Amino acid sequence: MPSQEAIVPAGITATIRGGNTEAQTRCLKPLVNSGSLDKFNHADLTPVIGREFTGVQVVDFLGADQQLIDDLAITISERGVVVFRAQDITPQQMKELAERITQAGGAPESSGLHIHPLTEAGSELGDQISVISSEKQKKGGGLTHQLSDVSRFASAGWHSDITFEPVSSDYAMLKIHTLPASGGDTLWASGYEIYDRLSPAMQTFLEGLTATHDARFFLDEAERLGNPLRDGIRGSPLNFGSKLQAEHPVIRTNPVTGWKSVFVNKGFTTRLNGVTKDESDLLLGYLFNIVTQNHDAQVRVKWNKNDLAIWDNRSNWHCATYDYEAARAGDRVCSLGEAPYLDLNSKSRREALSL
Ligand SMILES: O=C(O)CCC(=O)C(=O)O
Ligand SMILES: [Fe+2]
Repeated sequence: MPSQEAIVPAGITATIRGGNTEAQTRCLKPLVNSGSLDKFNHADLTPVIGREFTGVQVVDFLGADQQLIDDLAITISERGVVVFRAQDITPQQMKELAERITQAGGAPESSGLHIHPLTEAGSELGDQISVISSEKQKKGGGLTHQLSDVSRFASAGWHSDITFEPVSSDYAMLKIHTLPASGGDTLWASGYEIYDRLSPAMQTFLEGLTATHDARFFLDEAERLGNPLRDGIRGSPLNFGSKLQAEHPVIRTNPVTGWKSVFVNKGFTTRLNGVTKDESDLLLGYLFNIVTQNHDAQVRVKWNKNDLAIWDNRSNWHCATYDYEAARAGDRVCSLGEAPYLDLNSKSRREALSL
């Protein structure tokens, strides 16, 4: 079984499960939102997930008060996904913004921007930008972690990014610059809300488990594309090689909010550990269904040209929609956070917000 070391790391409290000591959060308690973004025009997209901002250029935050970046990181972690409409930000500036957000969120120093194992060496925008392109996908290139082509369920593509890495993603951002007249929406779902919908008995049971996340299908993909797999260091010294498997706690604490979330996903999670294969299949099936079949734990974002979405991969899932023919393309940056851990003393979102 692939395994990450240190289920109870030395030196930190025994209420912590998981979390490799070499990649711990610098966030020792949840961060407090000062409200500095409230002056910008914004609206919540649903009660549980999503906020959108209009009439503000997020690139301007780079040269402004650090408080804006801090509150941006907190807002993304609280709301799951934040959409900024009609943005001027360039791919290089997206990298800078991603670095500032991940630092504000307390990522360990060893974590940087991720290099996807399928990114071609010498790709036009650099290793840390993934070009999302429907045209490229049609030709068999680009990111292929969406599985819709092998399923009749549009919901087959629900995932959170790169959870096969021992040090997985905290935040990711996507700017869509080319889009069809309609279609190509992206959906996000809240892992905080899904945790809150489990019974206390099921919550406690799952808190004792880890799961295996596996992306060995990328090995076949790399071979098919004729691109060598990126098996060097992929944004953290703990993410390297061609194993493409990791073990993570099934319930995870988001250090920025301090809230618990379900952390298994249809895209990469293959096995709950410590139970039989039958039990694992049954429980994973239930957990995937409770995400995909609760549209009141989801938000569906309709893109306009140059919109930028930034989300927290620790506590949310997302799913693309392949319902269009015309070209759709954008740029994506994905940062790495801490090695996932569960703090048994952390709270659920509803508990913390007294909902
Ligand atoms: O194309 C999309 O809507 C989402 C793609 C995706 O999964 C990602 O950018 O991580
Ligand atoms: Fe993704």
